[in-house]
Amino acid sequence: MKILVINGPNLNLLGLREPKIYGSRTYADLCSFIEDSCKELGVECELYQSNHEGDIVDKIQQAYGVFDGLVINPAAYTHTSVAILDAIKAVSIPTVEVHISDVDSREKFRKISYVSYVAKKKIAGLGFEGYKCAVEFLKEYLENK
Ligand code: CA2
Repeated sequence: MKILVINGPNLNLLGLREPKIYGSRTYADLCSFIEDSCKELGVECELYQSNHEGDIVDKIQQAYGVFDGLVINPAAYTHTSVAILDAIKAVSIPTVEVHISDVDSREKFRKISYVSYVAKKKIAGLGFEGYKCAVEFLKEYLENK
């Protein structure tokens, strides 16, 4: 089972600012956490981060026929990107949306999520742990499909 984990804009800066919202661990720490979680769950994973919407769309398109599941934190593109929504719809890969912070208890604009229209599940406010929950969900979903 192969899972692609995509992180969107500015998540490469984790740990550098806004520790009250996103914690003090870095993007490298997040990558290690996801890799360790996947190993523990017996799932193969690839990690990808980009600050560019089109690059994320390209990566999702390239995932077709290669990956069984997608975990995505589209970051700010969550609230704006129909292009990312359409790419996920086009490849039809089971997807879980993850947010480190509790987007629904923050500013009003963060309640809007385009990816939610296609995601099998949305996990928010659990910090890094949310990525592990997403992989667990996908594993269970794919095994019982
Ligand atoms: O809570 C999340 O995971 C978000 O997807 C993070 C995005 C934000 O736009 C979403 O509304 C919720 C922002 C990621 C920016 O990360 C930073 C890292 C270090 C310093 C400042 C921002």
